[in-house]
Amino acid sequence: MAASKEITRRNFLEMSTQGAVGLSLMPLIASSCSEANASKTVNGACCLDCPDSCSWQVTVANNQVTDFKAPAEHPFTAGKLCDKMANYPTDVTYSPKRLLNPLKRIGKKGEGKFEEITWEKAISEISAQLQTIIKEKGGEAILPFSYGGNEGKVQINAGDNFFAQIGATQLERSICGGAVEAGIMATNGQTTGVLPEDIIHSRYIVLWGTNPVHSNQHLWTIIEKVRTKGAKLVVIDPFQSQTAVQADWHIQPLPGTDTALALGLVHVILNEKLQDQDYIDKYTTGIEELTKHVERYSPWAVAQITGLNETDITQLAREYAKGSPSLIRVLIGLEHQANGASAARAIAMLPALTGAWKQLGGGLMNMTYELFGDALNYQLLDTPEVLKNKKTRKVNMVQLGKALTSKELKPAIHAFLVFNANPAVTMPNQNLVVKGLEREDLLTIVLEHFLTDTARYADYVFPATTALENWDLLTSYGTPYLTFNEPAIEPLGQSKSNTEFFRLLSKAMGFTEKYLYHADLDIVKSLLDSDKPYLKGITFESLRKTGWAKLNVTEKWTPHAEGNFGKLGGKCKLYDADQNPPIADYVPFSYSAEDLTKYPLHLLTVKSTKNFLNSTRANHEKHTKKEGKPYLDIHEADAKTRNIAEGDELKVFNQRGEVYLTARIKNKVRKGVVCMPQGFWSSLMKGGSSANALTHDLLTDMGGSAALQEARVEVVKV
Ligand SMILES: Nc1nc2c(c(=O)[nH]1)N[C@H]1C(S)=C(S)[C@@H](COP(=O)(O)OP(=O)(O)OC[C@H]3O[C@@H](n4cnc5c(=O)[nH]c(N)nc54)[C@H](O)[C@@H]3O)O[C@H]1N2
Ligand SMILES: Nc1nc2c(c(=O)[nH]1)N[C@H]1C(S)=C(S)[C@@H](COP(=O)(O)OP(=O)(O)OC[C@H]3O[C@@H](n4cnc5c(=O)[nH]c(N)nc54)[C@H](O)[C@@H]3O)O[C@H]1N2
Ligand code: SF4
Ligand SMILES: [Mo]
Repeated sequence: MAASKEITRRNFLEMSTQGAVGLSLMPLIASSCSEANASKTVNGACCLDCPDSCSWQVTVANNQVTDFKAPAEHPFTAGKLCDKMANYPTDVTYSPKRLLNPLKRIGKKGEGKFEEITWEKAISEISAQLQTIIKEKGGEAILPFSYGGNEGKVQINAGDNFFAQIGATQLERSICGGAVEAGIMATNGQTTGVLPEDIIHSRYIVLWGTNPVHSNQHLWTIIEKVRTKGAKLVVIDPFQSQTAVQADWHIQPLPGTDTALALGLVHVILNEKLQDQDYIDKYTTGIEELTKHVERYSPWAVAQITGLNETDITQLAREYAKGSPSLIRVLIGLEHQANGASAARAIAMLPALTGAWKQLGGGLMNMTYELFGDALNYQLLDTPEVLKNKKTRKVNMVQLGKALTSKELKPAIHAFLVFNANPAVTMPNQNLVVKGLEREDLLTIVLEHFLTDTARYADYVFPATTALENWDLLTSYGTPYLTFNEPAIEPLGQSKSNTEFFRLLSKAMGFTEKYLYHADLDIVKSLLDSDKPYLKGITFESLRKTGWAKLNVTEKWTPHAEGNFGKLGGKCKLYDADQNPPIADYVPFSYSAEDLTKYPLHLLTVKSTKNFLNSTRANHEKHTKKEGKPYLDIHEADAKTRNIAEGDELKVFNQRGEVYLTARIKNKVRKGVVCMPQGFWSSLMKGGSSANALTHDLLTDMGGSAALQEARVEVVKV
């Protein structure tokens, strides 16, 4: 398992409507497909960074998509893709805005002026430039940047071997999941807990810092079903998300105070003897230290920190402990605070204290990617032995702006190669990222479907294939289902897959090593060529036929009913002297004097957008129209003191940047807190900046994720 590419969420990434959606697609691009006249239906998979991992079927005639639908039989997809993907062929593959030719910059950086260039010429030019950089500055002067734009195992890992070969700087891809994973691992030794379909057995459900109505829509369908059977739904979120609106009880703490709240619940549970002592004795370590530790987290003390009522804290602890079974769901939203890992670490203790793990549907639900690490054969994706010894430096993606503008980094970054990501919108401290991208001495190469805010700064842009045009295999971080992606049509225009780009570049640079040239289909076949128990009965042929398959996990999945924490069958660690710190503790972020005096409001920048996934789709008029204006949610008291009325145009600013938004005074946030959506493209916003212009590159307490929600701002009417 240690050698597996799927041991962490980071590695997971590295490696890691309307029922049948009838489409009338105009014939757009002539094809050279050898099977041009044949009609066929193939299985495909949604490759977006979404826990649902849906499956689809595409019918094609004359190399044109004629039908695109979600299979009703897939238990999770259940015949329905979300609005972001329901019209994927028209919205992306056949979009008139799609990039279909390689481009070379002719304007100023960021201006978005390009001319077409052939693949041959463009590859030859970048190959020569990269070789010069390697010779003069060293391989570490090259920084790869990729994330979850395409989560297919083949397309997400494109370039890994190439970058290892040239000794490039390594990118620490930890902005999504790094902290929550580190926290849960510290307590449970694994992140896989309750499986999503088993939520149907839960009777008390706590969604802690997650918004499934938008972010995990197929899980939400199951939650709705359980509620009709009498389950109670509690949402803990400083913002009144669309999920919070629908909850039985919305608990609204101050941002970043979840560790204190969780330790307060522990305090009440132990104080009122609501624990399952037998479970604690058998399967946990450190109860004495924990009991002492939480003495200071009385409901009164926790109320001062979180802004909640003492009675609510006590009631939540009692209801949770008595829920039978009780389930806590955390995903990613919870981690983006300075204390993010500790919050997850403390929350993970709760089901062990109450023995919730003993029942089906009881415990903690987080991610499922570890299951796939134990299922697939990563032989072709693992870094080859000969490259493993190259110890190159790492740059955390969260601190991209710093890395691109640093005077201290030796060598400085001279080439930046981006795919599957739009960092000019999605990474914190946007203006510093842009400052880096503006550097005339930085060679920027972007592989994309669209001319994103990042691609606008590129020297070369290469057109990438869409999921309808390449082979892939999809694992999942939210379900135990594997999904298969077969190309439905020949690549449109001059588009090529990420992997093909790196094969061409390797060739142009004169490399002959086999591991740089694995074919996409061979990688898919090899991944499925595994005799591990979870993959029993699933083969390349069977999966190609069915499109999806559930891993062979036991039917009654209660992973910690009898302890069994971590790979070695260990105990749940309530306290662990071998870790630093040994126990989860609430440590508030200390803001600078400037932050506290000039910027009195706490800013949340959340993925509350139903119609975008991060910045994906935020350039499509259809989706931006449905999403509506980007609002700043502000409490009526804060609005009043600033003479702000509903619908006013606002400037939200701090020392890092400014963003223009419309005021919404619906009391979706507490006094002192404001909230704006993340995902809107800066280039399409008034003032040319979006949410991340206000965030900074602070890392979480463990796991190297971003404390995106630790930001302060002031707001004025404009
Ligand atoms: N429609 C849509 N779906 C998506 C995405 C998208 O952008 N749009 N993004 C995808 C991705 S990449 C991911 S990682 C997942 C994320 O899915 P989720 O984990 O559900 O994450 P977020 O939407 O980031 O945040 C969820 C909630 O956390 C709350 N939150 C913020 N700070 C705190 C805090 O201090 N404490 C608590 N308790 N809550 C807090 C926010 O207000 C927000 O409502 O969703 C995926 N699905
Ligand atoms: N303020 C704030 N910032 C955040 C967050 C937050 O909650 N608040 N959330 C963070 C989280 S959880 C995440 S996961 C990150 C996400 O950050 P990113 O991974 O940058 O996410 P996207 O904006 O979806 O960009 C993905 C890009 O990949 C492209 N793409 C899709 N498929 C392919 C392909 O096959 N090949 C190529 N070459 N390109 C492709 C898409 O067109 C899209 O432009 O953002 C983070 N940033
Ligand atoms: S984005 Fe999520 S919900 Fe939408 S189709 Fe893809 S996997 Fe399903
Ligand atoms: Mo994410």
